[in-house]
Amino acid sequence: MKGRFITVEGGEGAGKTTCMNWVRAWLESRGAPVRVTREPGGTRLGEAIRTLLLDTREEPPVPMAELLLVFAARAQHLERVIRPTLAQGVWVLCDRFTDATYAYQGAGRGLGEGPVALLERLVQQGLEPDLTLVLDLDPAAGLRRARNRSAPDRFEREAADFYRRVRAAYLERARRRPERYAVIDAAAPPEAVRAAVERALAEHFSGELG
Ligand code: Z5A
Repeated sequence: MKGRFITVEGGEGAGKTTCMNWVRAWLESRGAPVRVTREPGGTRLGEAIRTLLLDTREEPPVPMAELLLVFAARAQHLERVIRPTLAQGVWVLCDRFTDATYAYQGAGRGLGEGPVALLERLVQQGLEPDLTLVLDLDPAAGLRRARNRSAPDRFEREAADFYRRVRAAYLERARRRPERYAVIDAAAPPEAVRAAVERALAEHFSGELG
């Protein structure tokens, strides 16, 4: 049996890292083998591309170069990690995936959906997550949380309007395909967020995991 593919998305500081740990614990407590990974990243090449993308010192990539770099990392990740892992019956839990590209490059950078959709078809050949958890939070609150934790990377230096577009893009994608997404109120206290995440997992997978 093939593994299932779950992704976690959201703006800066929405709590993805924390959420990934809850999802992993929920799956493992039900006997599902899980591989945790992230984008951009997940392979040596992908991690090198991630460094290029987040670096604040080098010449910043223009939006189209940024889009192509994200998909170069994704092509490597899919072929080397995601597809083989799913084929072994192991679940893949990924911190961000193509929804982030629609949100950040498509909406945030203003490239639009067209170029993202084109590369998605080319690179993914129909593969998409079984469930995407969207942690929804007011961008100002998320940036405050992220800044309390570490120095801002290249994305975290963007203006408020950029993050409003990112948030709107996530919500619009979830609105169009409610069966593939669960929007979680990430402003709630951690225990309430966890309960909402676990409800979404149970709705999607308790039939196969018990
Ligand atoms: N990117 C892109 O442009 N295109 C793409 O296709 C992809 C990515 C795949 C790196 O992603 C960048 O790549 C990203 C978009 C771009 N932009 N940036 N920057 P990333 O996922 O590695 O980076 P991130 O978004 O900056 O993640 P983050 O800052 O690590 O945020 P987080 O994981 O969502 O947050 P957290 O570390 O779990 O929580 C933040 C803090 O809030 C922490 O101190 C927690 O203890 C606290 N927290 C968590 N939950 C709560 C609640 N419920 N209440 C109060 N406090 C909380």
